[in-house]
Amino acid sequence: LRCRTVYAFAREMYPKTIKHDISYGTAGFRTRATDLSYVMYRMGLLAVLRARYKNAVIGVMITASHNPEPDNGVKLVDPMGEMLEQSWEKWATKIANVTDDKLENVINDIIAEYNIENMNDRPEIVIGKDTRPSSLHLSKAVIDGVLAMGGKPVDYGIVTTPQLHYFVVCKNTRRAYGQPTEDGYYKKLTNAFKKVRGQNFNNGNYVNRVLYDGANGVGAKKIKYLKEGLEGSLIVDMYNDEIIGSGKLNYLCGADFVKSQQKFPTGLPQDPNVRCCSVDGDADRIVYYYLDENKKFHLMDGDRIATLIAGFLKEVLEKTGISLKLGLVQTAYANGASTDYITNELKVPVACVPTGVKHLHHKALSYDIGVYFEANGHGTVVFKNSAKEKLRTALETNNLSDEQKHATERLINIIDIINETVGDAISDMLLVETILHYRGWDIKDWEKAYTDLPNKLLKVTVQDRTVITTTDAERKCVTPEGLQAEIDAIVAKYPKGRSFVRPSGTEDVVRVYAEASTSQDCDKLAAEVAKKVF
Ligand code: 16G
Ligand code: ZN
Repeated sequence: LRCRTVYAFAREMYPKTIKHDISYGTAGFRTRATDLSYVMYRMGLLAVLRARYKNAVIGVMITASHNPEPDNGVKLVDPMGEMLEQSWEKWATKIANVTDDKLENVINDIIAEYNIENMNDRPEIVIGKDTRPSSLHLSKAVIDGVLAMGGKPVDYGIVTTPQLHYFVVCKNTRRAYGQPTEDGYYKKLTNAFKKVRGQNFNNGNYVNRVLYDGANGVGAKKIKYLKEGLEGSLIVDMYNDEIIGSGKLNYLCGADFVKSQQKFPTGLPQDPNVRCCSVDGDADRIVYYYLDENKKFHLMDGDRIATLIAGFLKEVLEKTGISLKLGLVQTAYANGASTDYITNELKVPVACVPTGVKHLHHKALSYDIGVYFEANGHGTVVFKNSAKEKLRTALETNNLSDEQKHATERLINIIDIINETVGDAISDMLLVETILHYRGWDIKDWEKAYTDLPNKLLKVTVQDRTVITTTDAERKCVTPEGLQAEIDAIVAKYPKGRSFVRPSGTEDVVRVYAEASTSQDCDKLAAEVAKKVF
């Protein structure tokens, strides 16, 4: 009977209206919201199958992150907060593209392939959505899919992407990670933050006030609750908080605008040397920046946040006297100056992996303490369970010196400021603020660590971007034959030159990245390489 409901619903309520295929990419499915109803319904079905297979709670997040307001998208969240396992991406793509009359076949194929026998289980599917006007009816489609397949939808309404990851992990760890409620999330973060900050809200050059650009999205809506919990320990002045239906989501503001345009967003007061930050449309990315006395814009992107965090963790870790392996993960987009600084000054091991959170997160898990960040501001820190245990045991055995004890306590509290399940703008902001406060730094002090090399990102539209394939964490192309040799020859002409090309995973374009010692050289280098791709 249930199966009949699945297919009747599919045909009558959520017929497949779009002929062209879509594919489950690095950010799940993402396209115009009007094309997504049947995809959402089908993702509801798939989430239940995945949950039965894993015997765990699975998450579904409805968002198109930094894309314009008329777009939307969906991604599945695996039991420990990871992105959907890669081997299931092809099933997501299949189930989304099959015609209504063949939907049953794909579902049966999945059941057979994974030997799913517990088809009567009613697993919980945790559902969240961003503030886009289309998200409401799209989440209803997901819920209908979950119900039709016999799952139990748990609708969290409007939440940030990282909040949804957090809920999934809380539920799957039987609350060991925290309470699976919004309130539980804010309490965990703010209690830890206040504990580390102590009674002195300011320190040295550090002032406890930050201007916050909410990108007119969920990050604006949620900061209001966080502020209550902070109780004045940090003053978050919010801007760009016109939320639902204003049409202004991510428009001339937000982390993606600031990072890709390298510009101050609209909507914030242009006071000199004031610390500002911007989050994106689902609040999983953050960048910091300021305008100087001459209104020159200075950006502190994901690379700089990563180095701030890694340098701090290294220092505190040394003070604990406990031996744990700290590592940092970047992508090819990381500014060469940041990589040099981490390697030569901080002396923390750095790994480079292909673009996309799943690759960074996975690699970070190979360290006891793994810091990962994309230059665009998406990142977090992950701690191995064994590392957390080692810290707690050391504290309990009580043979630490006072300094070691304070450092260990600090580190343990800091773990609770961090959302380890995925990059989280709100949690990252609290972590950055904690470190700046600890160091007594204003934003200019922070910037002094190293100087970014001028860099440029271009988009090139080609007939078929899949002809470009890459290796070495996307830093070298394999095909078309000869292209890499040409790029090498161009790069060699520029001091500190570096350039690579890769097909985008989210748009039908090829991306060209270049950096060099001067911005004139950088522009020339990018243009020359782009010409070879075209
Ligand atoms: C997706 C990725 C993001 C990456 C971006 C690159 C996730 C959750 N998101 O948005 O990490 O930076 O794609 O896009 O993995 P591109 O392939 O178009 O350059
Ligand atoms: Zn995002």
